[in-house]
Amino acid sequence: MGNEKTETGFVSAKDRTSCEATLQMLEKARRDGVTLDLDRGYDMKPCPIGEVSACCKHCYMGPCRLNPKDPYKKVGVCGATIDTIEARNFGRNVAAGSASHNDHGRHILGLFKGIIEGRVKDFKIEDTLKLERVAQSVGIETAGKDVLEVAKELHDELEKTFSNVNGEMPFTKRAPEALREQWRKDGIMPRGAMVEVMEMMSRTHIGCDQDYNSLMKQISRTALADGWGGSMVATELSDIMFGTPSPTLAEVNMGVLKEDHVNIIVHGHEPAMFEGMLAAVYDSFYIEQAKAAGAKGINLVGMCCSGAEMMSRHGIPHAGNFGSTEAIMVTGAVDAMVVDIQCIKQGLVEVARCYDTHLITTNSRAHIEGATHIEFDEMDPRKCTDQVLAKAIARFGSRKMPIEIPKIIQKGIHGFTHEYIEYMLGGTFRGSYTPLNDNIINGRIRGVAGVVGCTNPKVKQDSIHVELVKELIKNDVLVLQTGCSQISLAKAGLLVPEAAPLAGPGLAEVCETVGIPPVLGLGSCVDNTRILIAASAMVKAGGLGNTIADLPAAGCAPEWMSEKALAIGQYFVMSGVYTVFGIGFPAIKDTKFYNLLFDGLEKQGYGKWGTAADPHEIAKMMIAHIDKKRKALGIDKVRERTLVDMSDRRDLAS
Ligand code: NFS
Repeated sequence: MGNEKTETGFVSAKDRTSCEATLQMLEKARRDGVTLDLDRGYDMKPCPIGEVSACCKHCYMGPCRLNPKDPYKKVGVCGATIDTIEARNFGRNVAAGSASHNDHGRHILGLFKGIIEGRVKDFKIEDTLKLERVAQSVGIETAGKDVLEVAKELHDELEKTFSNVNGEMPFTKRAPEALREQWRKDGIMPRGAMVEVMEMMSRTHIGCDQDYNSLMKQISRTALADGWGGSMVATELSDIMFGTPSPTLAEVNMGVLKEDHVNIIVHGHEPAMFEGMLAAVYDSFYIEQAKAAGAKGINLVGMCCSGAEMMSRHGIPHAGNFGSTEAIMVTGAVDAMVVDIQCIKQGLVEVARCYDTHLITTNSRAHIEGATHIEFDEMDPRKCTDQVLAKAIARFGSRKMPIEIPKIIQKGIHGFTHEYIEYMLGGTFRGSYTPLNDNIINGRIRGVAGVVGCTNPKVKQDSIHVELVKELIKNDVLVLQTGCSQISLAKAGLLVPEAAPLAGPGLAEVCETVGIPPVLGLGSCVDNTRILIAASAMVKAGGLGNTIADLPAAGCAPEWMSEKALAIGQYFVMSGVYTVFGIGFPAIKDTKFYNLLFDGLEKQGYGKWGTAADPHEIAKMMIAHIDKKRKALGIDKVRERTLVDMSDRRDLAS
C-alpha cells in the first residue's frame, strides 16, 4: 500500500510526509477515495513565471509576464522593470502578512480593553507581574499605581501600534539603541501599522513608486510594523491576559485523539476562542451530556498556532501542524473542528463532509463556504462554545464512521519564553542573559538559530525542519522554535532534555547542566517576537556587539508557504538576522532587487536573505554565517562542521 496514482503519476505516500501518523491517514484517505492537500500539493505544478514573481497583475493592461532574458519581455506594458515588479509583489505579500498579524494584535488589544472597562467578564488580567514589566518597557511609570491604572495606560500606549500616523511604534523601544538609530537614519522606523500597510498598498499601485530601493524602505517599515508591532502586542497581551507560559510537559501527535471521548479540535490563531472552549469543556452539564451519549468525557486538543499557544500555556495536547489538518479528519474520530483565522484550508470543508465531521467557523473575519458558522463573542463566549459542544456530543452519539486513530504520541517540553530563558540560565536570585552570552563567548554554544514557520505540501512534510535542526544542534547551535516547525521537531522527539546527546559536546553540556532540551519551543508564530526580545536582551547583556546583526545568530523557515512567513522573514532581516528560506523564493536570482535582499541589505548593516532547498545546505549556510559573526566578534575558534551520521539517526530512533 502507498504507491497510488495521483493526477501526475505514481507517488508513494511516504514521499509526501515524514510524519507517521499523517502517512497512515494519507494512505487511508487514498483508500477511501478522498484527496488531501498533501496530494494536491504534488499534483499542482506551479506557474513558473508566478513562482519567481515575474508577473504583474496590478493593472489590466496585462497581466504582464516578464522574462529578463527575452528582449521583448524585459518590461511590462507600462514599462515596469523586473525589479519594480518583484519589489511590488514582495511588498504586497509583506503587507498582507503584516496586516494579518496586526489584525490579530488589534483584536487582542480590543479584548484587553474590554477587560479594563469591565465589559468582558469571562477573561481577566492573569499575569500582573508581566503587565508591570511590559508597561515599564514602553516607559510607563508603574510605582504607586493599581493594576487597572497600569493596564489602561498600557492599552492607550499600545493602541498607537495601530493608529499612529507619525512617531515611533511603542515596542520599538525594546530594540537595541544602535538598531533604532539605524532605522531612523534610513527612514524605516515603523510608525503605525495601519499607515504602513496603507502606504505599501498605495505605493504599489500602477504608476506610483517604481524604484526598488525606495519600495524596499516601505517593505521594511511594513514588516517591522509586524514584528515590533502587532505580533508583539498579540504575544505580550496574551501572556498578560491568559498567563505567561513556563516549561510544560505536553503530548503531541494524532494519538492524542481518544476513540471513547468526544473529540474537539481547535485550530487557528487567536487564543480567546480556544480559552473560551477550555472553560466550557469543564462544565459538568456537558460532561454529563457526553456521558449520556456514551462517551467517557470530552477531549479538547489543538492544532497549528493556537494549539501551540494553548500547549505552552496550559499543557493542552497538540494534534499536529499545518500539514496534518486535513489528514486528521480521516481518523473519523473528530467530532468537531473549530477554527478562527489564518492557515485554515478551504479543503477542510470537503474532508469534513467525507468523514461526517463538523467544521465550525467562529470568526466574523473568516467564513468558509460550506462550513457551519457559529460566531464567537468575547463578551458572551458560552453562546458559541455551548453550541459547539452540543454539536460535537450529538455527532459522537451518532458516529457512523469507522474510527482509525494512529497510536502515536510524543511527549515534549514546551512553553519557553524570553523571560524563562533569562531565569533558567541566570538563576532564581537574579535572572540574566550573561550566562548565555558567556557560553557563546566560550564556544560551548556556537550560536543561536530560530527555526520556525509552516509546512508546505510542495515538499515531504516535516522532513526539512527535522534534518536541519538535527544538524544545527549537532554543531552546538542552540535552536529556538515556534509554530508548525516546533511541532515537526516535537514529533521527531527532540523537545526533551533526553535529546541532549544528539547535540554537539558544548551544547549538550549546557543542556545537561541546566536540564533543558537542545531545542526550545517558544509557541506560535506571533511568539517569534519572543526571539526578537531575547536577541535584544543578549545585546544588552554585553560582550556580543552593539546590535542584533552582531550576534552569532541566524533564522530559517525551511518549509514556508504563507505571506505571513515573508513578513516575518523581512522583519528578522531588518532587525539584523540572516534568514534562510527553504522551498524557493519569489524573485529571480541576480536581478537588482534579488541582490538587494540577498546581499545589499547586509552591506547596509542589517541581516540578509538566503535560500536553499536542501536541509544540509541550509545548515551549512547558517553555520557559516554564525562563524562569520564569531570571527567579527573575535570569539572564533577553528572547528569542523559535523554531519549527522547513521549512528545519530539510530540514537534518535531508539
Ligand atoms: Ni506560522 Fe505558517 Fe500557519 Fe502558524 Fe503554521 S502554517 S507562517 S506556523 S499555523 S502561522
